[in-house]
Amino acid sequence: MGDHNQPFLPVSGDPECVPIQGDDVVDDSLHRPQQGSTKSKLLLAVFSGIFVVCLILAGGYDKSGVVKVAQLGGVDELGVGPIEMPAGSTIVRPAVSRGKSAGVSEKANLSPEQLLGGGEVSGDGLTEDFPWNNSMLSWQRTAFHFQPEKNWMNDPNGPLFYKGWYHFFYQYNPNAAVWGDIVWGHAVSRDMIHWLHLPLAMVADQWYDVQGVWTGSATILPDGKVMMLYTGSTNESVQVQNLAYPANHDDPLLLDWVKHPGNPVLVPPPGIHHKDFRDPTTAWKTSEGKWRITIGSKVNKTGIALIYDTDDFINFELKDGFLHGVPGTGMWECVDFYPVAVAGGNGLDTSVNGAGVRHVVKASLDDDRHDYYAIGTYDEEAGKWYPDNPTIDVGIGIRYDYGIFYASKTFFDQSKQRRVLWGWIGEWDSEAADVRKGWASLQGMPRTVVLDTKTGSNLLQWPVVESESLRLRSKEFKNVVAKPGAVVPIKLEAATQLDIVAEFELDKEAVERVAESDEEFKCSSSKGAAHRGALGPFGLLVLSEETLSEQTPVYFYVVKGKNATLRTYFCADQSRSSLANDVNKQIYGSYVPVLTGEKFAVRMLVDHSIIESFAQGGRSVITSRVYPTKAIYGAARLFLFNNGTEAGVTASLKVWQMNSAFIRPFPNL
Ligand code: DQQ
Repeated sequence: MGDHNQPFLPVSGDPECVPIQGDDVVDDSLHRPQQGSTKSKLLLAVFSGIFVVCLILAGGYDKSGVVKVAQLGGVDELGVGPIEMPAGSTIVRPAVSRGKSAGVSEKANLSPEQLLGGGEVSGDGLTEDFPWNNSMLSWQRTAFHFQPEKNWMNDPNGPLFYKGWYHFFYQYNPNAAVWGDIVWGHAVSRDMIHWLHLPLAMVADQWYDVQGVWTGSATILPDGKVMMLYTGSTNESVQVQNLAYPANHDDPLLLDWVKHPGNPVLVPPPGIHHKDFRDPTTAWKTSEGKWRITIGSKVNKTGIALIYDTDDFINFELKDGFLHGVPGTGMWECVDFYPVAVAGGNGLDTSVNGAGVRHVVKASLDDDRHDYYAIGTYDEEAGKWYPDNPTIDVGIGIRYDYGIFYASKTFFDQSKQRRVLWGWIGEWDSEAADVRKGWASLQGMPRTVVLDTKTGSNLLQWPVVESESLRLRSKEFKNVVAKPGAVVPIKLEAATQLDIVAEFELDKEAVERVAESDEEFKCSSSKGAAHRGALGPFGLLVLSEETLSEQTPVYFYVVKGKNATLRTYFCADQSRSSLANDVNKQIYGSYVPVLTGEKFAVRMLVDHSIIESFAQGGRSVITSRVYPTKAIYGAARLFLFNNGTEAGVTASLKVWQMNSAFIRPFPNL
């Protein structure tokens, strides 16, 4: 069989012409009963206690920290305004742009086009008809993805490994299941799978962050001290950068944080709008011995990464020009900058530079709510970064994830010498449903990130190895054949918490027989899994109901082009994922390189309303949020399908039932 191994392609051939691909959309909501019964709380406390004793035995916790939780400052008088919708559409979601008016974005900040979804999918948008019940809504709560106990969460903040604990901070609204009143939630873990919630790390109690303690990053200094830089939205909605540090560096839980008395340490420089200056990165060392950070911004429609040097995290020097900028990409949020080893293998500390190292720049594009990265060369002296391939520069080329994944951030895990990526997974149903359910959003499974040494032009993302500790019983299905048009049941005892590893092969003779085609395929504008080509779609129907009335196909689609070259696309189709009509049902995905000798391969983590799918070892990733009404609990099924017309598919799968993670309050604090 022929193969195709071109690198990822640009979204548009012309980077000047607003090249953002409207493939997919972030959107959201759900709901869930808020608190468990007293009895279940008691059980949870007992289990948490046992868990913590184990943790203490495993590593020891020194409870020397003092918890001090300040009061919230008053926030949230952000307006809610109507938007124009096509005739006949009833939108439940408040068509708000609270994020925009506050200078940031959140899930309600979507255009009518985004709300309605793209292409041929559910064109009726989000309507309020579906009678959700508690059982359906409860099912949507995930079992092994990080979530607070209740309310709204968005960006990951300041992840780090400190004195035996992984710390995870996050943008959190302690008062509601919608964006607003943002403070820093905090949790710790020994393995990034089981988590213990801690008191809020930082609240909005100063003039320079009273409108929100927004996103930031941690830097661990050579002496082990932690510097946390974060964006504050001031009493006048100016975005400034602030410094915080642990009150007690001997406390492994880092419970108590001190805000530097001289805050803010940075205000918007001349020429930068006061609402376009946010999300400082982890600092890295220059050869002069200074620390360097970058902060996202924009000038007109050019997204940029400003660059500053500092000796002490208090006094900063703005460097001339930008680390990088890309016309047409708009505001860059949550910029990330880090080295990757050309030889693959371990991850690298953020300060590593020199031979054998490439540098990644990632920006979260406020305009389209997707995370784009590019690989390139860092010129330390000039304070510049250059993409290897300008046609796939930041914001116009490769995305971390072609589904729902935003505001991501990596950190270097010095305990396991790896770089780990966290990303915020929003909701795709109505905000009204969020409110009813009492929670919104989750975090993706943390992913290790390395350079793809086979292509040299993209990263590979993979669930951290600790995710495998959740694997329970497994079942193997070898050489299952799906003829053109076939749907084959994969019989499992349950199908809502799964880890699936699958490989697919197309019938070689059929591939050779198939005529060359000039089809220009795009996941988002095709008819999804219902679109029948010669060589696909083929893949798995996840969270499917027995009669297929609800199904979420995750699949490959292959086009045989000129000179028998094959191009493969990896897609996920939400259009039939739910009988409800108040959820977003887009189809999304991208081209994915499949190299000589490789089979079509996917790993999927299915966890109730989230499906994370990693194709070709993590070369392309799609995260889906789906809200079935029937394919839930024991009624969920898994099927192999082949909707191609010309070639049979042979699949081999291993499927594990996945345990639930312990995600509980830290006991006795
Ligand atoms: N979320 C934060 C901002 C950031 C945005 C506010 C990205 O700091 O730019 O909640 O989702």
